[in-house]
Amino acid sequence: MQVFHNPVHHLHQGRHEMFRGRLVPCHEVPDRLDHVLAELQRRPVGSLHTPPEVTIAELERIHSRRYLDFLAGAWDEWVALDPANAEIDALPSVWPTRSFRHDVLPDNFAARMGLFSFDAGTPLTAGTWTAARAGAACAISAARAVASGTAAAPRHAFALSRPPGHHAGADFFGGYCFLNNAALAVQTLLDSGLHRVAVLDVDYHHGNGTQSIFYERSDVLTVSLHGDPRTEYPFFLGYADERGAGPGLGYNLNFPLPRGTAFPAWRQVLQSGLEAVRRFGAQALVVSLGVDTFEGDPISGFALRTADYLQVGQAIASAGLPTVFIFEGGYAVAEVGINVVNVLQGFGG
Ligand code: Q9C
Ligand code: ZN
Repeated sequence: MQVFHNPVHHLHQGRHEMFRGRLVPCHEVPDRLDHVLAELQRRPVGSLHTPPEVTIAELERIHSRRYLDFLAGAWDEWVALDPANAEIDALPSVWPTRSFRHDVLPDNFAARMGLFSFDAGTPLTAGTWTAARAGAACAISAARAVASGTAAAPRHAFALSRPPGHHAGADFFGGYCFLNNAALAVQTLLDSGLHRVAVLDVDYHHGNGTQSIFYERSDVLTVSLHGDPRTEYPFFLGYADERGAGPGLGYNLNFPLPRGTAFPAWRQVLQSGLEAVRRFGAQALVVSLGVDTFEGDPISGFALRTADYLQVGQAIASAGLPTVFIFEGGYAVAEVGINVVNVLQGFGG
């Protein structure tokens, strides 16, 4: 399997996220990816590549122009407000909730931060735009490699993207995500001639961004296993009755699971998800690979163990599909590398 690595990911380095009225150190740190890379050096699953840069046109296949323009200029705007801001992360603090307008684009920077986001846990920093584009480039290149694969050449790839992507929507950031890497991979596969692509999101948190991007489409089945949003972030999406809308009705499947869910129960639900992927007739699979389902994860509530991830990879391989893995969450920094590489190794057999 080819691995696409983002060598400038560390340029996105948030200092703080808002938690219970305090600014606390970020969980989504560059060390996470470095641990995966180190583990891949110990246990290689394939060749390592650095992808070419993405174009704005490629990102516009998923994200709105005005959102991309905002992200591109946000850091300079932030520092222009006050040169001292160069040492501080930009975080939103005001949002257009129910009854507010979403069609206006205020000049005020804080207002636009709120318009294009949904939480105060996702700091925008000096290198965020550069890192996020390079992370998206990994996903797009991984999808291209899979699309052009043959039975002889491997039809599997891993995008070591950072920052993660599955919470980002067409025009909003949040949940540590700015560009939806998985959605970009899906669209790349479709643009290369496939007609039906499935997303399997195994991150602990519901992939609200991916769901919303494909909610009204029947060419993409989105399946997500996650902590029940009644108690778990992102709280306002990810319920089982969200089945898609319009032409997309029936093409979205959510499996909310209670806090404390351990591997035997989780694996059964994974099988149901894979069965839906098979019924859909998917020609390729994009896996949002978060390992925050790990028992030691500091912000999550499932109880998967390190050895279980080998079986996760095996189960996904049993779908027999060309597969693009995209790195998402996982915050037990010391174990994130071994857990991710276990999935890839289990997948490889
Ligand atoms: N203090 C991903 O796994 N914050 N994003 C939860 C923790 C948001 C997770 C509160 C978690 C977002 C990609
Ligand atoms: Zn997560």
